[in-house]
Amino acid sequence: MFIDEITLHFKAGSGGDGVVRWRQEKGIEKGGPSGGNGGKGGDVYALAVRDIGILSAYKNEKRFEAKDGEAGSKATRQGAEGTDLEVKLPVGSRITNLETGHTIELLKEGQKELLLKGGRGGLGNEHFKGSTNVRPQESTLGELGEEAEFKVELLLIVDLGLIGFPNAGKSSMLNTLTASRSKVGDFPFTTLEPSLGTLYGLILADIPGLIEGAAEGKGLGHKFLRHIERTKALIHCVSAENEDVLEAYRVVRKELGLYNKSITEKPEIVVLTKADLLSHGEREGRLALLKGVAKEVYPFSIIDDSLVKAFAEALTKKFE
Ligand SMILES: Nc1nc2c(ncn2[C@@H]2O[C@H](COP(=O)(O)OP(=O)(O)OP(=O)(O)O)[C@@H](O)[C@H]2O)c(=O)[nH]1
Ligand SMILES: [Mg+2]
Repeated sequence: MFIDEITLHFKAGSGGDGVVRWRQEKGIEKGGPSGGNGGKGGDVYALAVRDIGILSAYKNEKRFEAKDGEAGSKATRQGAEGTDLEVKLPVGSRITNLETGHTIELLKEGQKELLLKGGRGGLGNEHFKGSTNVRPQESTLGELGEEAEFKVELLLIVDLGLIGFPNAGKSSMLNTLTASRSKVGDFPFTTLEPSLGTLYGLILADIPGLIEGAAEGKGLGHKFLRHIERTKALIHCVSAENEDVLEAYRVVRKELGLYNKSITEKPEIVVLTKADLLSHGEREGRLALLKGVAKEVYPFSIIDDSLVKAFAEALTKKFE
């Protein structure tokens, strides 16, 4: 199953304790103080990897800890530092520390971000040595490592997002334009999770269909729209089967706006899909209506090679 949202628990390593030790010198039972400091605990980092499926690896194991620092030892030896923990998360992750509300975004492969700090090591008795305190008995404990729950949301990095009613032909378009094999069906809500395809380096995403009331959870709701929050533009598919193409167009625009107004400000290309189902006259009539509300309107049909070619060319020219 594709997972695009998960809550994980991380803990940084605690610092090792400082210790009380004495130098061993010939003839003297207890030499001077020689207890070492504890080592620092390991930090927790997020590391961005190019693998959109990696969150599913954390489905069963949700707690991760960096290593604790080691205690100091005799002869003023500092304890070893705890090893850091690097949690691999997909490029496109939005990571929220649920204790502090602080959010970090992973936008580039290899990006590494500190999430939690390891505790400092405690101090050994050697540290407390002074002219008035030649035999210090004190040492301090290592600090606890930071610990928190994190929400990780994956926002796919997509150039063009396909939106529209269920059954509008979005997946068919993705499959026709790219080598993707998104599931196609003659019923609504065939697509349950986003699929991606590439067209000459442009990443296209097919997402589930939207219906009136999606903002209130109707159909599959509208949470998956997060995947098109960062797209350059939208491809809005309006099926030729709609008697009233303007109404179909407006309902989807309204649901987009209810999700996030900034999405509705993205450039939009409107496509009259399944154009093969219409006579020439009907097609021109519906295209003209759509041109009244959108700047760019194209007819499309998966069985009409010239329309497929013209549309693919228009996209690559516009966004390359
Ligand atoms: N005649 C014709 N049928 C098409 C065309 N494109 C898609 N279809 C059919 O329309 C139906 C729906 O296609 P999908 O690609 O699954 O539609 P979708 O928008 O992805 O649907 P959801 O995933 O359910 O939102 C399928 O039966 C397709 O075969 C087209 O250009 N012409
Ligand atoms: Mg689909």
